[in-house]
Amino acid sequence: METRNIAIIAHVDHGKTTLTDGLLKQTGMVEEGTSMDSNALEQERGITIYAKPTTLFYKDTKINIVDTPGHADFGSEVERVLRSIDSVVLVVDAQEGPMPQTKFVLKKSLELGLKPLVVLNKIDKPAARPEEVHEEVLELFMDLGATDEQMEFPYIYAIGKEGQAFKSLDDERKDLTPLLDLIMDVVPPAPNDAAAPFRMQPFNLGYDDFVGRMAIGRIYEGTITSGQKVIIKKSTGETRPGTITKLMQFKGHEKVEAKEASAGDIVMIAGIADIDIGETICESADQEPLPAITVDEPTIGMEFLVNNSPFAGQEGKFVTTRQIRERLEKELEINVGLQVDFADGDHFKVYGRGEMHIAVLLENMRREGFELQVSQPKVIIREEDGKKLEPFEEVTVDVPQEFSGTVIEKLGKRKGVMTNMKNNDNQVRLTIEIPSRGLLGYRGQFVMDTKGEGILTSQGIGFKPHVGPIEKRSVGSMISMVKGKTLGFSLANLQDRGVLYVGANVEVYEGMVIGNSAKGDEMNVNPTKGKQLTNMRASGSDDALNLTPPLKVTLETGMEIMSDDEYLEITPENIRIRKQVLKENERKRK
Ligand SMILES: Nc1nc2c(ncn2[C@@H]2O[C@H](COP(=O)(O)OP(=O)(O)OP(=O)(O)O)[C@@H](O)[C@H]2O)c(=O)[nH]1
Ligand SMILES: [Mg+2]
Repeated sequence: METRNIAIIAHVDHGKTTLTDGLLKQTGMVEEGTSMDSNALEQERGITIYAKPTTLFYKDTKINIVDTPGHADFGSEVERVLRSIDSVVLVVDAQEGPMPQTKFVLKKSLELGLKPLVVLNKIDKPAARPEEVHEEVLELFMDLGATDEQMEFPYIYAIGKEGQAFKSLDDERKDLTPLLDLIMDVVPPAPNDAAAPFRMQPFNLGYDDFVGRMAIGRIYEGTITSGQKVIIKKSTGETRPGTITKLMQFKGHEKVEAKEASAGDIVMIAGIADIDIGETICESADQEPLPAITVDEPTIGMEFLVNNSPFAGQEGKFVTTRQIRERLEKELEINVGLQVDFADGDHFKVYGRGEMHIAVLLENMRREGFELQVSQPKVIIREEDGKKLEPFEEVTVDVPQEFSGTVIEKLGKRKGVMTNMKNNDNQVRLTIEIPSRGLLGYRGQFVMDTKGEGILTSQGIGFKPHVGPIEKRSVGSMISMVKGKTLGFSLANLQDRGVLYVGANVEVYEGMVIGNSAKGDEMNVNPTKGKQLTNMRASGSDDALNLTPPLKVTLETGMEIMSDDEYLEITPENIRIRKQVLKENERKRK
């Protein structure tokens, strides 16, 4: 049977997973209502976090598809996947047009010599502009230096949500057959020399409590059987022996155990406990290793430590330094872009590809029952040839005209440089290059400045020379000076002086940050103070008070609004911000 290997790539939310699910459903691989976004966190957030391979069968051909994540923090994962497939389906939202991640993944694909197939998706959106967006995609190909052959990309329109694709806007809109046929037409069959000596290369890792670390990768040549002895070769030529103890293939949303697999296939294998991304698994030591796959360096870092707040241990099952350490060690088995420095005893320095990358780890940990604290995320500063370098991002902002001035001004103050500006009716699209340091903590401000009508996305563009100090107007913290339960009466007064992070009837402790202070200074307050009770009024009759709903502290908002001398306290039930030093007089002494 012939095999075709493709990856679906796009900017976040442009419809990759919906389209993959549609293809699986149409070819009878899965039940209605199931999704490739199978992880609990993925379902809750509605985004793909992990790249996942799947397989479908169409016209006697096996089509392996890797659904990739669109969020910028997971970009390096996409890059690795691209090394293992033969063609990409580039999905573009026919209203939004090409966005930063579209550019990033397309650039990587073109550099690898892949010939993309373009899907202009979501053309059911009332503001969709498929023809214009097609032009924009063409321009993007050109800007990115596509070859003549790549420029002639085939394209198709789609409404992924309805499971429809059609070659021309007037065609009948029935199902995804036109897309499947296009894939058959333009994606070259995978080389399938099953008799050659075996060679495979992992682009991703998995973990299973029973069999340990697993490698997901493509078989380039030959055949592999469960139980087979192999050689693992680094790109440097270094070798070591290993045995495949388990072999799995993908099918719909399932993984199925297999006895044998051969060239062209994407498989998951167990048995090599120390297998790493980009190594070559082969039959004999004299085979050539496949070209190395590099893993992008982390851009931000923060400390993880035990929860030592006054409320520590009330909600979590795993609370000790040793348990946190073991959990991080386990994470390192599979989380390819993550790095941890355990040198400092009980403050572990965790480095990742962005706030979202680390937030996903923290969210998984609290769901498993962990309690811990983390410090404010800091971008990583590198030194090369005596020069200081820092990570930069390209930011794309879509805002109504009236807000563009404010956005340009605010990002300018944070050392952003505008590289492009495009008007479209009353909407403006700005492209701005800015140090990641300048962008940290800006998103909340952006939502306020654009009254929730702006969209801001960013994409890491590597390290560039350090731009020196960046001044940010910071708001101060409003801190509880007592332990107790918040009362609506005092909150009603406090909400005039800043944004509150807690509502009424919430347990707080001394040193806990309960809001910000608009004035900018640290403010110590008592949020538990009630009104003087009289015989006539019982306590708790706060109902009539007009309380603004508090700003909910989540992992991401928390990391963004916390300051340098604070910790984010994370438990299975709560996320709180607190001062590192809880007592006011001790803070002052510092
Ligand atoms: N209007 C419209 N919405 C769609 C269509 N296809 C998908 N969507 C919606 O777009 C949103 C994102 O879809 P996904 O398939 O999760 O997008 P994705 O590209 O996989 O997103 P990430 O994996 O997070 O990058 C969902 O709310 C879908 O229901 C479409 O054809 N038309
Ligand atoms: Mg997705």
